[in-house]
Amino acid sequence: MKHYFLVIAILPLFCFGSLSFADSVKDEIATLTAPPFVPPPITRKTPAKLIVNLEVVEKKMKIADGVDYTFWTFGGTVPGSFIRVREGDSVEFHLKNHPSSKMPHNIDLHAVTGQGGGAAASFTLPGHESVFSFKAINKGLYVYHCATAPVGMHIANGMYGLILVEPKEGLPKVDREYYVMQGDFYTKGKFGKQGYQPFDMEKAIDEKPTYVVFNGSATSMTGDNSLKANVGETVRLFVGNGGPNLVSSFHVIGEIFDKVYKEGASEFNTNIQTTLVPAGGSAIVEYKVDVSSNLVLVDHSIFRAFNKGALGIMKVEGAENKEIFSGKIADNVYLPEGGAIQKVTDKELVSAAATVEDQIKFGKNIYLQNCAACHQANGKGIPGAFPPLAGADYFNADWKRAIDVVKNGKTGAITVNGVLYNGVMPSLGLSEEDIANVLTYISHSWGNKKRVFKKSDVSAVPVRKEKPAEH
Ligand code: HEC
Ligand SMILES: [Cu+2]
Repeated sequence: MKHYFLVIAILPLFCFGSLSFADSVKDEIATLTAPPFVPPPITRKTPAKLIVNLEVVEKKMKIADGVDYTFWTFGGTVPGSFIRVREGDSVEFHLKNHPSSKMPHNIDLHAVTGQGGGAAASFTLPGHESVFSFKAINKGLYVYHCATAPVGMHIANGMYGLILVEPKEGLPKVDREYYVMQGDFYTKGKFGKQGYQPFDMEKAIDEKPTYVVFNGSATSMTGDNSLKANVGETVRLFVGNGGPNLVSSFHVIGEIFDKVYKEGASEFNTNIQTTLVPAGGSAIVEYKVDVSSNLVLVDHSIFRAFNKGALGIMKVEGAENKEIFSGKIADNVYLPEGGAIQKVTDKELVSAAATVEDQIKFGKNIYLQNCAACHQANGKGIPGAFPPLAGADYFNADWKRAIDVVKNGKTGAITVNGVLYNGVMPSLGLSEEDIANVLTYISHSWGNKKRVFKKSDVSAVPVRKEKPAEH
């Protein structure tokens, strides 16, 4: 009886209502995500009326370790929430401006065909909500941003994000998707200057950023916040650049992009090393991870990476693949005849240092050949780039940690004598004896706390597996 009833009930719909049935659009509320995460792929086979609820919040957050900044945000994060819609969707956009905001804001979505990308239609005072709608007719990955005057300042404060108009047929399946967006920031204080830092309009106009970062902070993707993947997986990065000023030479140290949808286009190119992401533009980048390593995401305008924060880590875990990458197989002595490097006698090369004086002497050579390029011959380092070893509280406080740094390298933010550093010190592959000698030399120089490092001290500090990536 039941079946019979259903057939009768549905039949007329198909006969008389087929047109409106096919055209009918369901209401759906868009799932938004904070970076580095991306909403799940859209599996719908038909267009929908999609409701997007996005709230503007002005809030203080960390831009680097020990440094706070007042960001203006779409959805409470920089970049703003990731929006994922399907090609052909009708989007009903609700822009709310939190009552605690000091400024009016709006949104210009590059995915919109229409006046100002929605800017005027979405102009919203604090404590108000604007609604407008648009049809997502062009597939692709688009930037959205605030376009309230002074536009540069709103963008410089973090008001941008990405909206993906997913093709009708969907994107090819991958194992992981991440959201990475670069931005340049302008603060009164220098890079790493501790405490609260206000916006500097002059630096912004001069296009001289203090910080260039991914996902709103120098530490957004380092340490525990590193992106993750397992060997054998395919990874898709939705990469954006909010600017306001710089273009990005997006690169992942230790990988080759199998596919790049340049500038968010519908077609892809293959086997790309570095892709340009314009201010107010995007790229979709895909690669398969084949070996375990720490991949380093950078802007290859490289001072930005090592001195302004544009650096993130993707930790790839799983088996090594010696065929694809062997790691260091040998470290042979290379002393060309008449070469410019310091002559070291055979005896010195092979014999262990007998006295502390020997250790200091050998250690000095090792220092000049391996460390001085960065930390400088006088141990004072370079402000903003390489921390000092001379009179360094960090070095003197913990000798086991000092061994660890030299043995395994060091990434992540550290504070030395009250100044923040967030660089990469490579693991140099020195022998345990060389490490003992160089540390003995450093600790007997420049007013440091004198300590004799023995080879056994160095052996006792374990080798860490995840070495910071080397270029
Ligand atoms: C390519 C540049 C570079 C080289 C070469 C280099 N370092 Fe470093 N080193 C750094 C950076 C950058 C940091 C800070 C790392 C961070 O921010 O996490 C650092 C940090 C340190 C620290 C801890 C911080 C401090 O100031 O006490 C020690 C100790 C250190 N290095 C010793 C050495 C020694 C010894 C050598 C040579 C064997 C060496 N480094 C070679 C760049 C370098
Ligand atoms: Cu704004």
